[in-house]
Amino acid sequence: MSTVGETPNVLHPLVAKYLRKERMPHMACPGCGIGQVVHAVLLAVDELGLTPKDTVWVQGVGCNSRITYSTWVGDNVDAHHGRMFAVATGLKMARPDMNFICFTGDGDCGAIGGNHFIHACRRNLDVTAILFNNGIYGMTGGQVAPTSPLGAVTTTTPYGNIEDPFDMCQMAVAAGASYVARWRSTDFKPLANSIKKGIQTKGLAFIEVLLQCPTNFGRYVLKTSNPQDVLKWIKDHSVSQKEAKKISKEELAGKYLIGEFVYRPERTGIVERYQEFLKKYQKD
Ligand SMILES: Cc1ncc(C[n+]2csc(CCOP(=O)(O)OP(=O)(O)O)c2C)c(N)n1
Ligand code: SF4
Repeated sequence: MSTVGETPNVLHPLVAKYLRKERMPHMACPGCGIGQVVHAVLLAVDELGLTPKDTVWVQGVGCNSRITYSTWVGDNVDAHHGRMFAVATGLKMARPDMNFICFTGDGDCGAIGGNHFIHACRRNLDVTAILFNNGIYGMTGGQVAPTSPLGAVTTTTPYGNIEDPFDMCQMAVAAGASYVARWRSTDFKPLANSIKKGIQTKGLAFIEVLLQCPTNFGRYVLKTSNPQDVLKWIKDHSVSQKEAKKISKEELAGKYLIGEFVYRPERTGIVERYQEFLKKYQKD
């Protein structure tokens, strides 16, 4: 038995293998979906046989990054708010032989980092980016995010959000990423398989996960702190692309599409082209 703040005596085998023990237990609120997503990442890493020597974690600022920060047993690089792609670009260009798994939030990536996000997709940067979309700013206490639903009551929109939410997957497809997919935190196996596919894809893999934030999204938007209620909301507001074909436009309004949106592994990107450029022009 361990008490709050102490490392549990028995760690999950994937945690024991890949995460720093001194960072456990992690800091997510009870019922938060971040742990489910990190679990899927660890399974993907394990099944691909990646090691701390060939893989680096990079993150921005937010609840997700607070949890992934310094937890990977290998190198872990933290970027300023919204600057994860800029930092990952420098790292990947310098070390094209390494895998970079990047963690970001919907506020981090869609608001302050929006421009970096668009250009990372355009350049088709060869990294795997996991977007934790909880529909709100979690770490700073429940302000409206670019992904908050229309009408959402948050700490900064007490009368309801009057903006349409940002579909970041559609943006990634339009801007040129090689692989784009969206899952829910409860889609564990498809999510882990998608992360594996993303890591193996040359070019940018952008994988969004809809996850439950009972503390802020639950509390302000749904008026509940029960994680199950938030999961039910996500389930009721999402639909697979196959199911979406069978329902009307009206029924689809305000719903998240789930699944893979694009897979174009043949697309080249900046990392490959830069290596060719170096071969051609770099003097010995
Ligand atoms: C330049 C800058 N602006 C604002 C902040 C404050 N800030 C830190 S985390 C955060 C919200 C992050 O929200 P999101 O990316 O959705 O992540 P979540 O916490 O919900 O996982 C904000 C606004 C900051 N750290 N730096
Ligand atoms: S505030 Fe929300 S996203 Fe952040 S750790 Fe708590 S439940 Fe998770």
